[in-house]
Parts: sequence; structure tokens; C-alpha cells
Amino acid sequence: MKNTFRNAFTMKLKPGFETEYKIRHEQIWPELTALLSESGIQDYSIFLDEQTGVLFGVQKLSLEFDRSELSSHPLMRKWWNFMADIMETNPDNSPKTNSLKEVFHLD
Ligand code: RM4
Repeated sequence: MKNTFRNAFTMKLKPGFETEYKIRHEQIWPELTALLSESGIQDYSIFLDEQTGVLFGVQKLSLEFDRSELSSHPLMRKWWNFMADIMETNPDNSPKTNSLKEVFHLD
């Protein structure tokens, strides 16, 4: 039996920040990638639609993944505060996220 499941979602980049978004992720804090991995996120990519600024995230999540625990972690909040100037965000600075429904998969 599989112990991960795929999760996909969109976020939105503010116009003009395409290069800055890429640079920040190239320089992502090692302690943040460690936190994401420890929380059960694997194989995580973010793709940018350069026409619309839509960011498409896709990842594998372990069955133990606890979204509310990660969302309230001080380091996650610090990253979201840092990213808030270039992304569309909620009032608490978390990125506005839209969950996607899987309609096809080829393994
Ligand atoms: C994103 C956004 C996401 C985070 C990644 C690493 O742009 O903040 O929430 O998972 O960075």
C-alpha cells in the first residue's frame, strides 16, 4: 500500500516578480527545506505560468502530514512573511491557495 498521496494546488505571483520568486527559491533557507521534508512533503515542485502569474505546486505528502501543524510553525510563518510582498496572500500572510482535484494520472 502507498504511504504517500499526491497534492496539487495553485498560488498567485504578483506581476513583475517572476525573477525574484525564482531567486528566493534558489536561495531557500536550508532549515525551511528540512522542515518541509520532516513534515512529510516529498518531490515538491512549483511551476510558473508566465502568462498569468499562476503558480502550480505539486508534491507528495506522507499520510502523517499535518497541514495545521506546518502552517502554524514559526519558521513557516517567517517564510510566508518574507514572501508576502511578491505573492497574493491572506490577511495572515499565508499564500492564497487553491486546491486542485486530480482528474488523470499515468504512473
Ligand atoms: C512558496 C510558498 C509555499 C512554500 C514554498 C516553499 O512560494 O510560500 O507555501 O511551500 O514557497
